[in-house]
Amino acid sequence: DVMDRSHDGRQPRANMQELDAALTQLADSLMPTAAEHQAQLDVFEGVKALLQARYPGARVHLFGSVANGLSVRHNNDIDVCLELEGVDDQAGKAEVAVAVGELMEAAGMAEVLPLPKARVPVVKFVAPQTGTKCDVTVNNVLACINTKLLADYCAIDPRLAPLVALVKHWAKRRAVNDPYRGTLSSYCYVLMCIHLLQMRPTPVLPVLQQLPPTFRRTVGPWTCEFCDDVESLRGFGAPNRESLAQLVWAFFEYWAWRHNYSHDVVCVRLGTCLHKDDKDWTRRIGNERHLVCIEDPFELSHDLGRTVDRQTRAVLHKEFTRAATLLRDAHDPLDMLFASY
Ligand code: 3AT
Ligand code: MG
Repeated sequence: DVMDRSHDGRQPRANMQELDAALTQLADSLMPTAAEHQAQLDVFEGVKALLQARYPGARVHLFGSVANGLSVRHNNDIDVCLELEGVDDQAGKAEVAVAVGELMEAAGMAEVLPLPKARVPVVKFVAPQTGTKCDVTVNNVLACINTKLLADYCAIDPRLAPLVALVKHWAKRRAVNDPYRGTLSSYCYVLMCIHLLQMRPTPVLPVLQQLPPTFRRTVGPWTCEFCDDVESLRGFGAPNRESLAQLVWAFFEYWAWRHNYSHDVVCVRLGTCLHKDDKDWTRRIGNERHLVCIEDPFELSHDLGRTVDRQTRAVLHKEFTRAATLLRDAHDPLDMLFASY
């Protein structure tokens, strides 16, 4: 109703308790069931067995959302890392990606597609029994470590996983979750959610890379250090009483109206925003435009927003603003919020 004077324009108009109940239910329905999760683990075990038969003694790791508890249903994909001694350069990894492609082809996998020239050489295929999509990469150690970082953040506060599920679902529905087309990857959206929770006036998440490190690895030039003692940090976010609905609102409000796209770099490592000058991410270099800047927590030269161009930044901003405006003004915003683009 237009006469709703209680609406101050800075808070959602919907009944927050009802909105929270609906969002919580939606987030629950997006989480895979135990059986679906097990089916993905079974596919992983099958792929692992094939790889270890071909590369005796090699270690094989599951990473990405199935490993860190941030997978959403209908997104049926698993990320697998083959760890091989002595394969460190791009050419070596590319060669293995091709060889693994042949191996998977011979094993009856469908839609085998090696991408040896990708930034991270990969072979993609589909396990035919379940339709599970698999990506196998070689010595993708940083991805395994960032998977652990995300899993540790998840274990600290139970609001992160449902927030991520809703944001991923929204991004899929609104067609803004495709780095190959200039929008953002799932991994990038997870970092944006963690950052939001670190930055709440009363924080929901700590900054694990700023605490005394209990986990240390060096990967090429990068030092990966953080506190992984999640037991001692459980309950960290308890003084913050914000509901899932309030955090979803805060997420879209931030990306619609508060983030300074011309200056800010989202930095989960420090739990703050840096200035683009600090990173020398102020101008286009080759294909890296730095229009939306999200620093990888470990590979510090890597801007996860580098795929965004002027046109897709406008699309992203329009979608964030649409979501925030719906949440602010609609009495019952959910159907519209998650409507297919
Ligand atoms: P989905 O549930 O599959 O959408 P995900 O978290 O598994 O989400 P991806 O499949 O896109 O995300 O990526 C798998 C993992 O690979 C996530 C992260 O550990 C790593 N990763 C992805 N993109 C990057 C990147 N640009 N830089 C570093 N690590 C990345
Ligand atoms: Mg994945």
